[in-house]
Amino acid sequence: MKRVAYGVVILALLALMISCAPKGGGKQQLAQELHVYNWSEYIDPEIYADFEKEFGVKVIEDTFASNEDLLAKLQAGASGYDLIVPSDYMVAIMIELKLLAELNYDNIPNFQNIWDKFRDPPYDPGNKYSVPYQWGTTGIGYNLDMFEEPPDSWAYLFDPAYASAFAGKMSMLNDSRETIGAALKYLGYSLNSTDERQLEEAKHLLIQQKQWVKTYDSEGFEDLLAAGETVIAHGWSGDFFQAAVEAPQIWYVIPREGATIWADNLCIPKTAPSQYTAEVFINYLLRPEVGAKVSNYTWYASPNKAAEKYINAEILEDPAIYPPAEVMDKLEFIRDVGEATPVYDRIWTEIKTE
Ligand code: N2P
Repeated sequence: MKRVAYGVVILALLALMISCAPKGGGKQQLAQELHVYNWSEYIDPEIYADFEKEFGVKVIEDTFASNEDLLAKLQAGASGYDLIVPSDYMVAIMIELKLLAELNYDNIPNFQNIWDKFRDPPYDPGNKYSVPYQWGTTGIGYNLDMFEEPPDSWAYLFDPAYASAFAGKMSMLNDSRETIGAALKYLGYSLNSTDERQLEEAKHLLIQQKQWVKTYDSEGFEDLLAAGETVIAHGWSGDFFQAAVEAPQIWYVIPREGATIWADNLCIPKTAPSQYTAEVFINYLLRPEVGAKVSNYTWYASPNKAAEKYINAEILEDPAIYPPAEVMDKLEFIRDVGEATPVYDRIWTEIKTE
């Protein structure tokens, strides 16, 4: 009898404790650490420090160099990351592979700051798994001192008549979709081509180009340009502009044949140790001032409408960062090519090992 009574009291106490626990989470539910897996040079480090000051959560960042590397890492079982930053097409692939956690928008009210046109993207209808972070283009960075006219065509990288002049002074992204995509664009095809003949043509072009390429690099291409090791480089817009702050001889151009436009996204892997803390951090990044701080550092465009009034005018007014409509029309998003993915992988390996 007595034992039963104790049991009842303990149960009642437990029930009371549960009902008094804060709903929707307070500071006490935050993890001590947040593990972010990001592209390099893609956030102002002060943002991590400020978040730690306000929330007491230490942010630890590792970096990756391509969407394919990020995917391989997750598929190999990396389970310590709370937040990752895949591009559009990779979000679709990761949703399909069930690698992402559904986001709890109760913890991300600042999503309301996202521009309408960046909501509900085709790669993640309803933003169930992703919040847009930054967007930009992939084109050509160059040393102004070496060119009379801007190298505004992929021909500067692929046509022997131009490209041979930059032998040993040119770099290409170490990125299968971007680099094969650039060759496809030069040839006048879609960068999402699944036509084997077109892909073979792109492969031959890239193999021919290899003799002039100093390095395939996605993390230091802008530094090589700044140091004079290269004079022309395939790469991401903002990275060149970041480097240009210290090395004003660097500039960037979107090739007239068209190029990649991309949007990178904040996502939480299904295996994340601290989903709630990751959501609190996403919400923090979506504050207007913080969203602006991201772009003011990365020199990439922001999908955060409310952040705009804090973004530096030189960024907002730069047509290479916020391209005008006629340029936008020529840009193409990389899409999941599904069954053609192994063809891209094979071609890429053949190019790299040639
Ligand atoms: C950051 C480059 C990220 C852009 N350095 C690639 N989507």
